[in-house]
This record gives sequence, C-alpha cells and structure tokens, in this order.
Amino acid sequence: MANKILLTGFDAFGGATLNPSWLAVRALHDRQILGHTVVAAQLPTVFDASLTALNALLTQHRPALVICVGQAGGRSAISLERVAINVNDAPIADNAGGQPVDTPVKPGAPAAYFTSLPIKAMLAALQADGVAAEVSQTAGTFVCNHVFYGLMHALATRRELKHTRGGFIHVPWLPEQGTPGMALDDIVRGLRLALRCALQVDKDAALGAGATN
Ligand code: PCA
Repeated sequence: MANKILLTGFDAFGGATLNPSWLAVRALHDRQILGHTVVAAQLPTVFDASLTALNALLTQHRPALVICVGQAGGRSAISLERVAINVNDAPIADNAGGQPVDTPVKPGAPAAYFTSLPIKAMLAALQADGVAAEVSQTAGTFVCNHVFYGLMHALATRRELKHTRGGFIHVPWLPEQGTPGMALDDIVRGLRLALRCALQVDKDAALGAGATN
C-alpha cells in the first residue's frame, strides 16, 4: 500500500489521435523513484467519469503522492499548476459529448484549492536540468481543471488521504502535434525530476517578504 506514486494521464481528445500526457506517464509506470513505485493510469477526458476513475485509483493505491498530468496545446513549457478552481466551463465537448458551462465541480465546496506540491522547488529542479518549465496560475476550465479540483478536494476531505500530497502538471504538444512542441523524452525527464523533487521537498518556503516568482 505504502510508498506509491500515482501518476495519471488522459486519453486523446478534441479529434487528436494521441495525448502526450498518457504517453509520458506510461513510460514511467513501475519505475522506482526514491523508494516509491510509480503506478501510471489513464483517465478518460470526460467530466465526472474522470473523477470517478481517479477516486477509485486513490482508494485502491492510497498513494503518498499523486500527480495528474494533461496536455495543454500551445504552451511551450511544462506547466506546474498552482490553483484548481471550482468551475466547469468547457470550450469544447468532452469525449462523451458533455459540455458543461459554468457549473461547479463540487457544489458548495470552496472556490479554489492550492496545489500541495512544492512547485517553486520543482521549477528550479527542472530548469537546472535544462527542461523548459513554468509555474501556471490556471489549469483552464475544462477536464484538467475538473480533475485537479476533484483531486485536491479528495485530499482535503478524505481522512485516509490526509497525508497524501498532490497536484497537476500540464505538458506541451509533441512536436508532431504542432508548435510549440516538446520531445516525449524531455517531457518524461521533466516529470521524473518533478516527482523526485516532490518526494524530497515537503513544501515551498512560505510566501512572504522576499518571495519571488
Ligand atoms: N487536456 C485537457 C483535458 C485532457 C487533457 O489532456 C485540459 O487541459 O483540460
């Protein structure tokens, strides 16, 4: 049970034939990182069904760390997401034809949750290794934000997950999908560095005087 890392990616959506988030997390399945075993799983790019699947995986694996990964076409760097918001506002239909507009992910729950990953330390670790990375202030309002919010809500409210940390990372297109693109090897290397860093660093130093972006 203990010492697992859950790493999720999504299936292809919006007419694409692949999703780099799934190809990248699949490449890390079963790897050992600092005494933890990576379990990679695919989530459907579907509102609600994605969260049902994620919650079942959390119950099954009780991971120490969870990172959900999705594709963000048009971004040139690995995006370490800071905040999940309690809204679904789909610009396109999901893979089941659903397109919720201005509905809550969880009715009555907080407006937002912050990641519990040390994103500034992760940013430094990726950049030190030459991987293009950035902190992102929005995961959008489509299925990725939905999953990020649902993950953080589960970690905040499910007692057995009290010690589990988690967050969300967006990755660019592969070069064959469009520009800007990032090679799959670099995405995989970036995710591995991000996982190592998240296991080594509990929290970023508190924001306050002297904190920089
Ligand atoms: N990216 C979409 C959903 C699935 C994915 O890989 C998003 O950014 O919401």
